[in-house]
Amino acid sequence: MFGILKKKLSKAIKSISEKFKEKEEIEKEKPIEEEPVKEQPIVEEHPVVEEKLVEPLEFKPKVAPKPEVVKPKIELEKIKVEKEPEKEVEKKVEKPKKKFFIKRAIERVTRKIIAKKLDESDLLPVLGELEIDLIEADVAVAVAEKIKNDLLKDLAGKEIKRGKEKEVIVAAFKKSLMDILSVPEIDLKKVAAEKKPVTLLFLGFNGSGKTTSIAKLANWLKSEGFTCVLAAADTFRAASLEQLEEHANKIGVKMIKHKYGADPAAVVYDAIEHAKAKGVNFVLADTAGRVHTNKDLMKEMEKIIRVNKPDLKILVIDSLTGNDAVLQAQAFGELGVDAVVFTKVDVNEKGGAILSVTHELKKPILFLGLGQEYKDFEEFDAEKFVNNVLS
Ligand SMILES: Nc1nc2c(ncn2[C@@H]2O[C@H](COP(=O)(O)OP(=O)(O)OP(=O)(O)O)[C@@H](O)[C@H]2O)c(=O)[nH]1
Ligand SMILES: [Mg+2]
Repeated sequence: MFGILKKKLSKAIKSISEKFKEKEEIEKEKPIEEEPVKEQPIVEEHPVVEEKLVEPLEFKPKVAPKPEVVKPKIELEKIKVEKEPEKEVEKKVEKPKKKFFIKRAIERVTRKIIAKKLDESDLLPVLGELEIDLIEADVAVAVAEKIKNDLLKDLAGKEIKRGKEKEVIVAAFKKSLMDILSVPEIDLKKVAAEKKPVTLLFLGFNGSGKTTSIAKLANWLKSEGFTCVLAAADTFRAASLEQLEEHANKIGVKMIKHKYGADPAAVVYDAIEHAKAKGVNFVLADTAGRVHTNKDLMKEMEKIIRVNKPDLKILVIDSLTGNDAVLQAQAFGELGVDAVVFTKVDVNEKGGAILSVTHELKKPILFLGLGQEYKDFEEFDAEKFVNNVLS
């Protein structure tokens, strides 16, 4: 699942790790003795000063050739005067020597634990490539750019302990992806605890998987102990009523239908009335697939919404539509989408549309469709998704 997105992310993680290593190699080749210019003269002068200035200070009293001269006072003063400036010089020289030694020691230890920082110019080529790779994996341009900028902000200039490069890079990716997927969650079980019935209206492009997803959800809700009724509000497409009815019979749930060509808003209304009368937890309303450019069908959807005020409008998106998914999200988003079901994830290796659609709508993905069987339906878990694509 999501093999292509996974591969692209893994490639970027590897490239950035390698950049760190390259930087580290360059650093290793640099001798530690290379000191800032202002400190160098002190180091070079040090041995000369030691020989010339310290030595005379020790030998002077011994070699002094005037023991008989009766002017001890003056002599002492002379020695004192001569000593003082020499001591000063000695101090000046010794201090930097120690400082430099400590500095070198610290640098040696630091080099062991800190990998070289990467700056923007190191990261930009790798991140530029990542951006293109993400777009190839169905990540919308705006989202790919956001990921690139997040990583740049997070990693440029960051000091990383040696051996921890990959961990830190993966964490930066995770932070960025989780930020995109961090939208208010919807827990259907909690919603059902507060309201009865809960009306879920399914909408989406032709063939995106609305009817199949409704059947899968009815099956899931039943297994979770909830009751539901299906509303056959696709009165438009040939064989749509029979298709939903077959599912209803297989799963063992009631379906409310009118004739073909009937007003879909009325079908949903009747299903809600039935649910109210029977104390059913959920009404799952199927609708005809539509293109946003078809004004009549979009108006019809507006009427279904106006009349029935569904609790959640769920957009079903076929993940195979790739970057078109964002266009669909924008078009249907105008109707006030509350959540998304992503279908055909089993046959789509790209996965980037999950990020793009969430970023566009700022609404949660509730389920992933993973096949044609009822059981091929999984609650979407953002963290699980991110861990998967970064593993
Ligand atoms: N592999 C796979 N196929 C799916 C999935 N969901 C739906 N399908 C298939 O996609 C096709 C269309 O599914 P439908 O549920 O009829 O789609 P729809 O949105 O109701 O279509 P219209 O009502 O015509 O707009 C069917 O062949 C389904 O079996 C899925 O998660 N994985
Ligand atoms: Mg359908």
